[in-house]
Amino acid sequence: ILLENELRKSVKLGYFTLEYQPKMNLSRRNLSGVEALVRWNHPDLGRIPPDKFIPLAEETKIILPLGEWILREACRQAAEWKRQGCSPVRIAVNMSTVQLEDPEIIETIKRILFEEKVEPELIEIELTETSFADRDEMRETIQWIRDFGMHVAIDDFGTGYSTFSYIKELPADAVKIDMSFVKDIDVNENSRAIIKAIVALADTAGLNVIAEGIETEEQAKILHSLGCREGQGYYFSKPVPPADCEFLFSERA
Ligand code: G
Ligand code: G
Ligand code: MN
Ligand code: NA
Repeated sequence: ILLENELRKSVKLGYFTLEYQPKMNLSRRNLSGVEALVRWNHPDLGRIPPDKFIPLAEETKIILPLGEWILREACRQAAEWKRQGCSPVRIAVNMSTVQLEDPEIIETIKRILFEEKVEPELIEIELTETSFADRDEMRETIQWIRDFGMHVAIDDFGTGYSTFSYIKELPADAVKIDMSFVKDIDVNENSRAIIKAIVALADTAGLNVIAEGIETEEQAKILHSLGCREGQGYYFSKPVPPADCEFLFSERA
């Protein structure tokens, strides 16, 4: 109850920031995009990790105003980077199923992108498999997001309920392989086999594949050899404040 009140107050008072984690092209080893991750910096309680407050924000629907702030802030940053002359990279924004179910969501997205003057092509929305599985209305909203011009990625892929035959029908542009499959890729043949299968399927369906949680050069090499074109993880960079990843834009070329 207490934390809920603090959360509500913090959205009003603006005690949140976004950090950005680079996504790298695994063959050229340059920046291919960034993922925005929200941070709660409470003046008294300190920094509270998202695992602690995102579920609470979802239960209480505080994720609706918070999610609006997150998308707006990511768009503001995209515009800012463009103004600075950085070569444009797509910013991925996580969106909860609760947001996707909001009847206002389409109007909200349109309004934010219009007001912040950001082309939809510059934003990728990351959704978990449950968003695709749950209901027809949500699938229609996902389709609208893509028709609008934004990209859609399926986050934490492999941990949900999707059957393999099902992903070819998903209205998405990319799948993000969950880090649990990447963690033991150098010692576990099964993990390698699963990743290989996901890559093959994604290729057939025309989806891009991003591996998450890469922590070593060895993992990056194996993933690349398995056909995975993009990766993200502490090996390249942890999530950092916007100023700390700007140098990567100039290295793009
Ligand atoms: O860095 P990390 O601790 O940022 O994030 C932990 C989890 O919190 C992520 O797996 C993700 O599911 C969730 N998360 C982080 N940032 C956001 C965000 O901006 N929106 C939503 N809906 N979830 C987020
Ligand atoms: O669920 P989602 O994929 O949106 O959130 C990504 C989460 O994974 C964030 O909490 C982020 O900080 C974390 N993360 C990113 N890279 C790594 C990594 O290389 N290793 C580990 N253990 N966590 C990572
Ligand atoms: Mn994500
Ligand atoms: Na993930």
